[in-house]
Amino acid sequence: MFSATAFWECEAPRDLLISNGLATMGFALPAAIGAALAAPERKIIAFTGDGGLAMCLGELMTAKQQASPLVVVVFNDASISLIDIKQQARDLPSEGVRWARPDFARVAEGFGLRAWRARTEDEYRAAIASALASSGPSLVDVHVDPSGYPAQIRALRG
Ligand SMILES: Cc1ncc(C[n+]2csc(CCOP(=O)(O)OP(=O)(O)O)c2C)c(N)n1
Repeated sequence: MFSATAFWECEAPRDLLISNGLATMGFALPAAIGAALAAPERKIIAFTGDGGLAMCLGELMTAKQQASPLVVVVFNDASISLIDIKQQARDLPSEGVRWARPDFARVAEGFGLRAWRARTEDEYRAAIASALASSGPSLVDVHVDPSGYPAQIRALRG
């Protein structure tokens, strides 16, 4: 959330929806479906962590039923990184924050969405372009290495 929203360039009000303050997980996909209902002529992108998406996976079915013109981009780092980073900062053992990387592209296909996997920046660019060019909801499963997050958070939050 921090990385995606800090660098997103807005041109008009409501170009960016974010759960500010509480920053609740599971917000991006339902918010994107709502945004698509409110402005069906716009293409919507939902940026989400894998933990956040896992909390509201069933909404992929809603997006399919609504034929929402949205792209779900899941930054799949196989962990709830923010908590992982806090554990590491306090020298605590890693506990309950990492898992085997889910195949969200396959999950999305199971719900009837089109889906792509991206493991490099070039694959990511190509997948986003294909997803934006397709109609209805789609998903890009981006495999992310979370090792750069602590430095990124220090830079953004001080
Ligand atoms: C509903 C909810 N539960 C718990 C939290 C506390 N929390 C903040 S970030 C985070 C981890 C998010 O994991 P993920 O969505 O995979 O994103 P990542 O940090 O890995 O980029 C948690 C548990 C929250 N913000 N919202």
